[in-house]
Amino acid sequence: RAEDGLDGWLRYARLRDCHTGGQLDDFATSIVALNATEGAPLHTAAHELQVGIQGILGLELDVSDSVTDKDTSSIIVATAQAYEDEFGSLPEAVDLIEDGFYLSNKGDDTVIIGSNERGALYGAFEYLSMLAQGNFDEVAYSTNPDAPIRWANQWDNLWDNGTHGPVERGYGGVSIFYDGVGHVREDLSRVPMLGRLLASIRVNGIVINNVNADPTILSERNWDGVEEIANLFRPWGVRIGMSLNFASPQTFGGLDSFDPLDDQVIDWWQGISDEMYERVPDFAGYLVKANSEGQPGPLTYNRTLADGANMFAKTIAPHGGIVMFRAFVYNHLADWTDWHADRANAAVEFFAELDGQFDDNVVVQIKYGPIDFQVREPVSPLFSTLRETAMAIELQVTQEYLGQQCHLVYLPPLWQTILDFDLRVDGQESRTRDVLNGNVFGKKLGGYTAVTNVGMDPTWLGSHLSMSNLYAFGRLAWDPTLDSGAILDDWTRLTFGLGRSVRETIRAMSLESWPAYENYTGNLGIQTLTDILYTHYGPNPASQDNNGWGQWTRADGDSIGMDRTVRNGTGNAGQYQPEVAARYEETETTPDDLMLWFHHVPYTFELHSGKTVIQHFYDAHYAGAETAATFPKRWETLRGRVDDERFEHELYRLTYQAGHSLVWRDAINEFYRNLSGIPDVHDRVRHH
Ligand code: GCW
Repeated sequence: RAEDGLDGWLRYARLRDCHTGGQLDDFATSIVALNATEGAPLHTAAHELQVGIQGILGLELDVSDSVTDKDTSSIIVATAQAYEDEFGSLPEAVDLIEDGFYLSNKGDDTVIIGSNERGALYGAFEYLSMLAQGNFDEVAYSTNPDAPIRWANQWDNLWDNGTHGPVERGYGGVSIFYDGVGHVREDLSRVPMLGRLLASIRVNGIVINNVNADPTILSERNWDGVEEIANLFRPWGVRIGMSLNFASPQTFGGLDSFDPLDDQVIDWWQGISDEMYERVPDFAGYLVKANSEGQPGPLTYNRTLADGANMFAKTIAPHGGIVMFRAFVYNHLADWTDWHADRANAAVEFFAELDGQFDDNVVVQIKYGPIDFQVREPVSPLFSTLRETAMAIELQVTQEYLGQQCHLVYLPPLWQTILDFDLRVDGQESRTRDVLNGNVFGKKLGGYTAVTNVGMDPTWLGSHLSMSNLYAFGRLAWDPTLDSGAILDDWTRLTFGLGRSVRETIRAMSLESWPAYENYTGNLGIQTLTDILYTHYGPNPASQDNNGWGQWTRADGDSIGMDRTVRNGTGNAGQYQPEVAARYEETETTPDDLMLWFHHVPYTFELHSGKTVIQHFYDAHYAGAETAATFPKRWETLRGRVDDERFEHELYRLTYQAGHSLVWRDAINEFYRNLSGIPDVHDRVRHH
């Protein structure tokens, strides 16, 4: 059923008696949402509890907004303030920070207290997640977010001009927001459904349009639509943000300039911000891609990127908004004949000198690696460079370079190589996640963003299994120390039920999927060897080099890899803190999985594993494709344990993946076999 996809992990399937055993006899008989007002997250929480408990347990609970009969057992959901006003102080609430909640569940007495209404809603979802997983344990705990910014980014285009489709790098159908001919859709019925999914994973903001921003989002007609989108997300505690096009005052507003220091330009933007807050009082903020890949920006006027960011920031500071300013600024027309040129250096080169110049409500939004969402990258060195600037990480749920939802690739293990990485700031332990939560540099405004790119597809992302990445993004943004396997177990129980074989099969396949994908698409840190000129899909190792995009491999007949050393190469290794820089400077201390990211070596270079680079390529591509070949077979074992529609849908995709991994394997192996002239010791790779 299509609803199965739209509900994602919020299906509230009825538990079997063997899972509820005896628990229903003394279950609460009512839900009390203290002082809930229609349309507010607390009201949503009560309704969600009612619907969820009806689905999961088959019990009909009444909802009220005050305690009428103190003798009946209830689930109380409230803000800390409202709870205290009614029942007196609640010591557990003392430690709650914004969006945090306290959940206690003892016998027929359940209390869900949010620091704010959003927190209460999160607590309700947590409780429902427990019930849906057949977990009736008595619990009493508080939980707080690791960071305040937990945002989805949608790259939705207003116009589908055929170049990038309705959602740029989106593989889940057309936009849920725009009609493709310039307007906010009439039918926005998907918006609250998405709000519900996002709230359940504690995502509290969403940017509703592409970073390659079209100024016509500010057209007279679209203002009403934007306001409507915000109204539909509000009951879920999700605030909207908007991407802006830097040149709008000129191209859309009719001014003769878009200079960020020009008074007329500033006034123009102030007018936009004022109107925004009049219509959307809880507007979260702007997202800006400037002077990147042909987008306009302040550099046109010889102003700094900080001048540009601060201009927006000042217009929304009085309203409490923030500016997410992207660090994805680089020259996409770089000179590939220059051995010292390096796109990976760009973010630090542009931003390091601006540290300290950004207003307090500017957050620099940084892609996890120095290049662009590749299958393996080192952490962006910018995270250990900006000491005076708020920062957020940008992840990608949409699998742009990672199989575009046609390949199963469970991403949290990749994300955790970045989040757990110890940047050694001042020689001290300093994990990327501790930069993001403010522990390292003391900047408390920061956090997590992910390019989600859901669409109108009944699965949202194009594949049921890829929804585990969206689910895990929210969970990790709340607590980046969670185990990626445990997150997946929760997701699988919620999505496919409590059967053990379903859970174990999906877990094993998912956890093997990113290493397999890395094996058959691009290993040793060479990046995903996909076509980078047009589709970002399928193998095309030759497309990486000899163009200005800077995703170079420098492969020739004898050797391969980017020399990013300080000694002889682009100097990129030197952008890290000294201990890390020293490690990446030498092949002896560079891990194999980043060897070709940092070093240009002969194909015969011996890795720490004892293999040569070329033989590693051959073997890894065979191993990766072999793993992918097991996926459809393992999924087959779940026939009858997963409903037919979702079973067939995934079987089709996994079968395709198994086949496509062979295409990858042979395309890459034969390419380097021909280029290097070195045969595979196991004699599997053809020579043309
Ligand atoms: O990865 C590249 C994508 C572009 C994208 C850009 C960015 C929205 O290929 O489609 O543009 O990154 O992140 O700005």
